Amino acid sequence: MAVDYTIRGGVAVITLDNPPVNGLGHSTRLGIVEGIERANGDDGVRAIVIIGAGKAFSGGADITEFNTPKASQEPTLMTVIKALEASAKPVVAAIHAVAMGGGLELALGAHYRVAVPGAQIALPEVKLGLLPGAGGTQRLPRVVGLETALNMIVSGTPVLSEKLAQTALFDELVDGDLLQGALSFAHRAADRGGPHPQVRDREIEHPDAAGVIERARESIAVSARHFPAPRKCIDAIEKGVKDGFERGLAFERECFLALVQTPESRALRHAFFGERAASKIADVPSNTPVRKIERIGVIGAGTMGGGIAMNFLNAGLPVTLLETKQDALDRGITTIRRNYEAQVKKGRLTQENVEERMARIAPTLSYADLAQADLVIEAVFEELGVKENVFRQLDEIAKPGAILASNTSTLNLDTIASFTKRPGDVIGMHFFSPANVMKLLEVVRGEKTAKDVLATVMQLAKKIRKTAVVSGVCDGFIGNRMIEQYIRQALFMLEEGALPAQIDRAVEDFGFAMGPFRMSDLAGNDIGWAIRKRRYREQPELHYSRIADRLCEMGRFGQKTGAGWYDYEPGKRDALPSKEVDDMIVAYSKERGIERRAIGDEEIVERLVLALVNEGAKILEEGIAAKASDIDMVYLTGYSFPLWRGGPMLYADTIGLDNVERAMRKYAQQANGDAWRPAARVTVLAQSNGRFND
Ligand code: T1G
Repeated sequence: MAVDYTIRGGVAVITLDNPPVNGLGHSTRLGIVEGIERANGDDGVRAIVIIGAGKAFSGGADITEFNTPKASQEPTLMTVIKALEASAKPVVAAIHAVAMGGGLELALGAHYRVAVPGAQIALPEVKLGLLPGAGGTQRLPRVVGLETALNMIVSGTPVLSEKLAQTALFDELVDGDLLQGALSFAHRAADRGGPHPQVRDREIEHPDAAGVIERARESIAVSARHFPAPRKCIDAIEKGVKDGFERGLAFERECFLALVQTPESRALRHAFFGERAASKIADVPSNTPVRKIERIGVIGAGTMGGGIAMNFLNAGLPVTLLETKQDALDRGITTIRRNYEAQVKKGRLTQENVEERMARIAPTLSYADLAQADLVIEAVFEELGVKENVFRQLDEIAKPGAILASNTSTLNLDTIASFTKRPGDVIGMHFFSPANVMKLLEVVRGEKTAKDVLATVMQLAKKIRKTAVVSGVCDGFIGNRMIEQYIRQALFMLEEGALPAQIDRAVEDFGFAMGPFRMSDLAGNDIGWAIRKRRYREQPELHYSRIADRLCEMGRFGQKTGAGWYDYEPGKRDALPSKEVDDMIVAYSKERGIERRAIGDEEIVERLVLALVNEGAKILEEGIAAKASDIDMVYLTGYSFPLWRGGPMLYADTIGLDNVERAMRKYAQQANGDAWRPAARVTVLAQSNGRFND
């Protein structure tokens, strides 16, 4: 049973013991109800304390049960909470560390609540595309007040227990041992005698409830555009204010049952578990010993090197930053400082934070200064010869056991590892620009990368607050390999009849932050040009539209040259459709004898997204990515795929693999159809009604 029952001096102690976070799964719910019944039937018991074992009071309902029969199997959380309220003996919830979601709702069903400082108090259901489904929208406003409750429920952001100590949420903040404090409080409550207070009997008082609620609605109008849950949170709170507790509770339940079926909630829950699953590697046990990482070396102080260094400075680690020339080193340091100063202006950092972080940098022009680093990451020019030179020098000076990482985004990591006598210590850490901002880190596992090196880097990624996804070695790893097919389709559609602005707008309406042409103008069209030139040499059988090369031959590299797929006014970043480019595109189609046709937004989105899906399926088949959710995490955290759709592979699951394959076969019959051979896995899943994310 996930609940322990003991009696301490006439007080029944019900301990939630369902690691890792005392999720309120069915067995836990049953254990609580049985404990309450047992205590009320025992004359030797005068009060009840509910407390959590381990690292949480409770992290809420067991999300893994959702959309399964267990979620609604009696006793439901609503039933458990009713049992607490109905107990003749006083029930005291003793909170530490975490009381979230259903965990907080459980505590709100108790007659009294005590807590130690530092506990995270939250109703974060909205982050899972839900709303509190066990009375939270009705009880929380009754103890912390309408405005605080609205903020907590609509944002899902935790508040520390001491910040709520003056509200009716807590009857006492315990100084010292929580259980002792709770037992003492329980006795005092029993001495006072019943009836014991119930949150449901309190009133929600506010002089302008309608105004506060209206302002809450206005505040989420834009951010909640694609997410139904925030609006439902407000609706449920409003219902309780207007029509009272019972009607509010019933309406909350209706909203919960509706939201838990939405694709948006499934996507958000998928992302929640996908983020955590990404750090689990099938053949690397979670207890694999990790190497001590206290000193970092970064080679290259350019845009990437500087951004990479900042991640470690932010995490409190000293960084030796190496460049080949003093002026480049100085420029790199200046850029890091400028980035930090910008955050001071936004109020995100204090000047003191900046000085602390800058003081952790040890600039140098000498490899010898990297000799004591535990991890060295190179972010030098993306050319194999340059990487070879770096790794041969690193092999000479780095101490035994140092991890040698490459930030390469296109080169073969196994080749790089072969430049050293310690390929087991070599790994890829592919950051995304700007490296100090983008959450995604592709961790590239070489053929010889040692398991403890992999485990060490995955743990370090958490410390620098990155979402690390393991990729095998292939051209472009996971993200860039897929985006190349996405761009290939975009270029085909230009020559077939679409224009850049239409394609960008269509896929931005789908939810991408930036369409392929605005993205390319930002990154630099010459980068894609270099990759295509290499591709033409290496894979001449792969046919590409040459339209982007035509653009580059015009010198239109994007924002950095003031013109790319779009025109840009000096000093501005607004992408202005370019008649010169549109004319070039039309002329190109004519030159190639292509009769341009109108291409609808639906086809644009389908071809771009399914190009990602098809390549993702091949990446899974080849074992480059271990699971579909890893691919989804890459696209959610590195390529601005819309969060409410859960990533390209979950999106394919949502529309159905049979529909995916049917669409691919349709495009295979059209111009440029050779790109549309469905991956074997797509066909297998389509035929077996399967899903990528099972
Ligand atoms: N259900 C199931 N598993 C959970 C879980 C949950 N609620 N919360 C965490 N886990 C797993 C997680 O997947 C991971 O598993 C392990 O616990 C450690 O998590 C009716 C309907 C509590 C702050 O949204 O925010 O209640 O990878 O790595 O950093 O109204 O987990 O080890 O196998 O995150 O110490 C509402 C979600 C649910 C809280 C701890 N509750 N959890 O953070 O550990 S809906 C939430 C968190 C609900 C009611 C509604 C965090 C944490 P594994 P972790 P952590």
